[in-house]
Amino acid sequence: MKQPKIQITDPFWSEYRRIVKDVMIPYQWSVINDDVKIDIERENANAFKASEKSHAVQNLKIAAGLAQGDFYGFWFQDSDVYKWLEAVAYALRYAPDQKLQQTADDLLVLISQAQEADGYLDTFFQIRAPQLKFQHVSFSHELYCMGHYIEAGVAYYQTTGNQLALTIATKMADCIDAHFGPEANKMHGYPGHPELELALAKLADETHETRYSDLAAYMINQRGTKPNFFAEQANNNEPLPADFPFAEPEDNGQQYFQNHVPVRELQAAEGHAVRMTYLLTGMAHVARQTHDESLQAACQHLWKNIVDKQMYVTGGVGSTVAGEAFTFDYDLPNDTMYCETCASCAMVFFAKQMLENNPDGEYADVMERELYNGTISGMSLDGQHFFYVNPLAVNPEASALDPNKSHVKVSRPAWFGCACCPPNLARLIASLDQYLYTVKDETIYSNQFVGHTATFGADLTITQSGNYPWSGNISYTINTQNKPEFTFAIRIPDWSQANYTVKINGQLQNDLLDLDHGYLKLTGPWPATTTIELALDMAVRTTQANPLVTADLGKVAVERGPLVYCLEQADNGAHLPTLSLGTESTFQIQDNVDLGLPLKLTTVSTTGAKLTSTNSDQLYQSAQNPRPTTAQSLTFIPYFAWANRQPGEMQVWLRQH
Ligand code: FUB
Ligand code: ZN
Repeated sequence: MKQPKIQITDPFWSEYRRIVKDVMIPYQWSVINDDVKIDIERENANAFKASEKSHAVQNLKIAAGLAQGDFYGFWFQDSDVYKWLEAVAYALRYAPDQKLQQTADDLLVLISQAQEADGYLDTFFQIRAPQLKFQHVSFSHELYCMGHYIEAGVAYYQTTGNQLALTIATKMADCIDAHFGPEANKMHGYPGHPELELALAKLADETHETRYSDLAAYMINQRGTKPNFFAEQANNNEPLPADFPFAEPEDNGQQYFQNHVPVRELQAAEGHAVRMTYLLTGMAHVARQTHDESLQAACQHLWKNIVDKQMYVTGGVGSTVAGEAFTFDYDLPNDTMYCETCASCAMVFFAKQMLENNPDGEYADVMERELYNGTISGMSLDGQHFFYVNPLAVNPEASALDPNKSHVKVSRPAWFGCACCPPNLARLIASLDQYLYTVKDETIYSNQFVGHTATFGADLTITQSGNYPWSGNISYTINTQNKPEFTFAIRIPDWSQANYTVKINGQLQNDLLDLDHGYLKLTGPWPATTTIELALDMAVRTTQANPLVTADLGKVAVERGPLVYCLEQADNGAHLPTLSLGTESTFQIQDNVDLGLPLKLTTVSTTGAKLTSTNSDQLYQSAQNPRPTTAQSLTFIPYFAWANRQPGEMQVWLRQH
């Protein structure tokens, strides 16, 4: 069965994709060219300061010898440009634009001019310390930046056929291959920030050059072996200059880098969350390419650990700002967490690879949770403001005055000194079509309810329509000319498996309710036209966390369909933690609510309670049971849409009374 060509028609996502094409891409281009006056924030009070300008394109011009000056910005700033280019590659597929394509073509010429003859490209090292190339890869990000270029180059070549885009990528990969690998004359290392592995896997798919997947596999397998590669580099190579923006890590074989043990021995997801999830994405892809079952088993084990023990209800991962990292099982604090936007994007990437290896609705369920919650919460609906950190509970006073919460922003900044997240969102949303299906042998797995038309060669077209995530009524029309034999598998989300209906050509199906790994499987032979109407359970749900999650004890989250909901001060007043929800609450749904945002939202309301204080001057007083409360109406909005109005408190988990 052929991979489909997909045109997204979905009302919800078409608006996001319009924002990416018409707003985010031009905006981000002006930011990385320093053509717009904006406030650039540090991601937290302790972060490296590089917030005057982006300078990312200028760094390339300087490295290319086309401009004079010094490097400015985060030392891995090149990746902002490459992620922008990758977003353009995907956006041009659904919104062709000659002018934008010309801008991207010109950028590629600049990148090729900055690239050295041997394929090396990292503007920070080229400008500041050419003698230190590949000498300190623990924190250098050279391999990370080149990985991001390779992803962009492959995507741009696939869209436009621009040969230069692919040539830069293969030259880069060949350069890395010349320096790293098992041979005695090469470095026996791997990236400090995984990313290259997943990029090499994509390049191998495109070029059919197994050398690239072999190099990715080598780096994955080498990780965590002894002697520790980063320590060897630190001990043997010319030291990093004192004025560098980064220093040698204090401990080179550590959880932060996921390199204290080989990847197959990792018991839990640990360390820096984006590093971990990018690594897992690469591992899963390479496991498929190299038929490595033990690597796939490691991915499966770590997937389970994340999803069952370390993932927020919003899909966010990374429980602490310290090292932007995973911590330990069930440690999910709501107001100090990290939940970096990039980490949620990476969970989507990881889920896709797991689906490709072994289609199971569980992966698509998590993908959906990320897509509708933890990723798009990272952008405002004006397309020009972004969260790096996605909290589940916010108190503006705490963010302002508690140094431990300086990373928890109340409003989305226009840009960051470390700007990894905004272009990551742009490339994810622009490539949404890649996440709708998994095609395996003669089975087509429909993973997401995003309206579209998919063409599987001349014989078969599938259209899907609906008004998801607001409505659970979804229609498919399958048109086929030659009645091909195939199985059509529709994911039934975990939250609807107890209650859904299916009609085929208008007939309610009562004998089709058995699911296979979360999918409803329909087999042929297929007539010329088949319509399938699916009705999912869109009742409001209250969700409890495992009791080992102490942060959520006695609390519930409100969900409806794929959306997690939250309370905002704008609708519910201040002191949100004093509010609670009864166990027997009934909910009212309001559709098409206009909160002054580009999207109309479905809100949820009910009557809850608010704690009152008998003597508000006293900090402590004799306990009263039950505590006095007053009735209060509660209004919940989708989590992704929070912080689009005036700054205020926000809360996902709510006490239950
Ligand atoms: O190190 C590169 C990127 O910057 C990471 O992926 C993010 O977590 C941020 O630290
Ligand atoms: Zn990020």
